[in-house]
Amino acid sequence: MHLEVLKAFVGLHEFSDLNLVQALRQFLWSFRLPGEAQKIDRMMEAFASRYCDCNTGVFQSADTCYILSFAIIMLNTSLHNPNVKDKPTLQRFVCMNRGINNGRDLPDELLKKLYDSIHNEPFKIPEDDGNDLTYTFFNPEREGWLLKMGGRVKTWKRRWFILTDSCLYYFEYTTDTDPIGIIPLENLSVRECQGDTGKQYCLELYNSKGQKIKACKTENRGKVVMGKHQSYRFSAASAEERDLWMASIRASITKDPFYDLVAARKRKVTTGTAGSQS
Ligand code: 4IP
Repeated sequence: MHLEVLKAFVGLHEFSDLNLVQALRQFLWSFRLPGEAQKIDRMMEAFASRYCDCNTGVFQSADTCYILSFAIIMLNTSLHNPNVKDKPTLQRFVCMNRGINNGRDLPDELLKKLYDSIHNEPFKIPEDDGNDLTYTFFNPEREGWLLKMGGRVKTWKRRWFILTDSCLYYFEYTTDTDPIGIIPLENLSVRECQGDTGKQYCLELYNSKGQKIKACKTENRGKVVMGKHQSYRFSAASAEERDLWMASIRASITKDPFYDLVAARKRKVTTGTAGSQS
């Protein structure tokens, strides 16, 4: 049913005679894109297919349109995010998109027009401004109480955990709107472990390269600092809860999800072989 709703929603957009940047501006402004890669993939796939239906003959396949859409979104970030110092030129944008039209190149004029459009005017995507996390925690993959061990001082604290969009958030109380800490799960692994101080049903988040885990937390006076954990240890209330948490965390852990999604499609259109989409 969700896929049907998505299709019906995308079908309400009229993209005829719009270039791809104009269509993306319209589409991405009409809803709030979720953070989860798999959902973004589905939405962008529906968008690409609708765009191609409205503009037959522009692209050889909907996959071409999908890849170029991602390239445009990345170009938008690279050109307009002040943290990105190395700004891509038109030439680099053209090179990046070689062979994506089912093994052929897209016309340079088309790519130039899209590049200029983004260069001259960034596109806006509705986002929360970082102060309102309501949407983030609206529909979590899992939530519940866990005991968490401190990073430097090894004390156990009972915290309310929310797992959503490949991040683990923890709070002091269920009603808190701002988390004490945020742990992005990318590149982390999870395993069962022994609780050092007799705690049962323990699980551990760790980095297989043995590096310190990238995370942030709010200190007493409201200052946001980097986490200091080499690994995070949690204790659940039962073996069943521990296993459920481990399964949900595993499902959430993805490595460079966009890279994999786009790379698989790129392989498909440049070589004609269908790659894995997972
Ligand atoms: C604290 O111990 C708490 O366990 C903190 O947990 C923890 O921060 C601290 O780790 C640890 O020193 P005390 O309160 O006994 O001093 P919480 O923030 O949930 O209150 P983390 O990083 O686990 O949130 P360090 O590494 O900041 O010392």
